[in-house]
Amino acid sequence: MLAPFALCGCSGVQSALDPAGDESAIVANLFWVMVIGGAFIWIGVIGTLLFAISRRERPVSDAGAGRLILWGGAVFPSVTLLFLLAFALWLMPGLRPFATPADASMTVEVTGKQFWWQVAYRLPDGSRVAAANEVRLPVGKRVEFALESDDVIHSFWIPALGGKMDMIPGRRNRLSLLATKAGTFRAPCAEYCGTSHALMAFSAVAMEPSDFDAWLAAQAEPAAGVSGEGREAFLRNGCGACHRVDGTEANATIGPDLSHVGSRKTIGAGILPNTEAAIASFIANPGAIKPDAKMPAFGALPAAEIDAMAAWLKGLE
Ligand code: HEC
Ligand SMILES: [Cu+2]
Repeated sequence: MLAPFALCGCSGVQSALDPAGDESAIVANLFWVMVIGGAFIWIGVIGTLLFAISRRERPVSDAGAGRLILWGGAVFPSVTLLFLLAFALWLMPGLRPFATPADASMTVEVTGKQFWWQVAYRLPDGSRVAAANEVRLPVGKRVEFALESDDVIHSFWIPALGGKMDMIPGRRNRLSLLATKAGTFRAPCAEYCGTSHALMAFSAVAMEPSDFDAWLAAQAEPAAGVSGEGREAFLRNGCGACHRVDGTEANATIGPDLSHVGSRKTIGAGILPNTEAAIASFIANPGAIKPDAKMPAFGALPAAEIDAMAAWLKGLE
């Protein structure tokens, strides 16, 4: 009886039951067939139980009981399970399709790290656009993902679009997804990977193809504010030892690419809203926001310097 209330939590940005992709739609259909079918069977079983209780004084004949067991206990479950097996096998070809060469115009490489996501868009001309903590894809086009890990096992999962795929060190797993609706969805890391596992997520943004193309072209260039004020502080304080900002000499890949960090939906891999204040608090003490995060705290710097870097980074769109 509580099921409808429990399910109220299942709409929105991180729900496999609010599908915005072809694979998640199949999974959601199978779920509803099983839930509704299960509810009917439950009603049938409880009905039989009540019937048996009401007939305690006048038991059915041995032959009647035998027929009930044969049909209700053997034939019905066998037929139902056979039907479910056939239904699931019939759905399977639509799950996990590989992108055809024509579809796979773009491969998105995502590498899991404790506790963030390195992202790179590989285009047919061989060029590579680096990003982090956000994955964008065009609606209506099948996108091929190449999934790896640099440290421990993580799992890539955009519930609104499709199923999970593990990210395993030393392996390259493939997954293809087709978004059917534009929107921003939340994607949590789906394999325990350390202290801040629950604080490791990213946003998946499905965009109209023309918007997507314009966005990707902009990402391939340095951000407009790249020569702004906070730049000096950023370079002086050694942030470039771990981060890359396109258009500056910061070119490291130990931490997330910050070339367009200002245009991301969130800061800290899906944890904080992307505001100047949030960026400043992250720089001052990442470990307070994400225990065990692999970035040192810079809280010893003058607040004005942290604020200048935060303002500069927020401006990199
Ligand atoms: C030792 C390497 C290292 C240094 C030095 C470093 N960072 Fe980081 N930084 C990281 C790592 C790793 C993360 C990802 C943390 C996480 O989310 O788990 C990160 C995350 C960030 C983020 C959030 C990015 C996002 O996509 O949400 C910002 C902003 C940032 N760093 C700014 C800075 C600034 C500014 C400095 C210099 C004052 C700096 N970092 C120095 C390693 C470093
Ligand atoms: Cu993880």
